[in-house]
Amino acid sequence: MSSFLRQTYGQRIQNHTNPAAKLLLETMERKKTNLAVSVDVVKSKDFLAIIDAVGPFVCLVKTHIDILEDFDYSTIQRLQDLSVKHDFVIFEDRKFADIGNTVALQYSSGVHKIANWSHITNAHPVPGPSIISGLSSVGLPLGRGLLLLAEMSTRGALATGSYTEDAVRMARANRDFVIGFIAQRTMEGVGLQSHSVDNDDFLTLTPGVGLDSKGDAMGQQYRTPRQVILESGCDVIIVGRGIYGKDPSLVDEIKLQAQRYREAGWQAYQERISAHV
Ligand code: 5IU
Repeated sequence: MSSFLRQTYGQRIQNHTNPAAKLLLETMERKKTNLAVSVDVVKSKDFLAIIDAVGPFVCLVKTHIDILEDFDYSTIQRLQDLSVKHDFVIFEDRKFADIGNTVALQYSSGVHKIANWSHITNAHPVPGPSIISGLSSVGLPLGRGLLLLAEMSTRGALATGSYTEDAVRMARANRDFVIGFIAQRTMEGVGLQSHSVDNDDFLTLTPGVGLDSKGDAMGQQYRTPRQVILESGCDVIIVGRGIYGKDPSLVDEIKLQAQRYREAGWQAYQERISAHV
């Protein structure tokens, strides 16, 4: 197994210059968790209650702010208060995909003003490198970080092969702002000659994680934290319905599930860093 994957999250802080990447690794090391919770609910009350319940167990909360039916900017203030209270990073899963000028406006403006509050966001590499320059013109001065979507968890996803390799090359050329990938496996060494050493330590955040289910009726596919962290070399497990799915109002059950996923993710990580080659 390669060098970065054998390092602890704490040791990897020094491999990064971007403040959002450092913050995420520091938070993971401090709280001993590689669990991120994805909160895909449509009522602000449920959204905030779930985040308050899982807060102690997560390094990061992933949002889709545009699905809130009753959105008002005060929800953002509450989200930020919870981020301070529980010490987690915020990741708006916006999946930008337009030309540089448009994504810069979508990132900075509109109703949601994502760059104002989200430490990390993500983008599809499909428009080419200009999407990174557009977003970094807004995000870099604010100390934000970007993840590129190199792969997806859904059945039949088109982000494979040379598309994925090109995404990694785009990231390597923009290391100040691109901190890693949404992918199903580590991108370490991808697109490089087999004997060359990869000097770029990117973070891999991975959705499509579930302990009790293999998928849903809409193409989602789940793997376990062990498969994701230990076998595939990813760094953060992103779990949504596996944690709040039964009933978003059952706070005790949500806490229990968050603890369960946190333990599974951390155990797989500890096995990884102590594994013999
Ligand atoms: N998500 C995926 N797969 C992907 C990408 C994003 O599931 O490849 I890129 C998002 C969608 C949802 C969350 O917000 O991650 C997963 O939620 P569930 O754990 O409830 O399936």
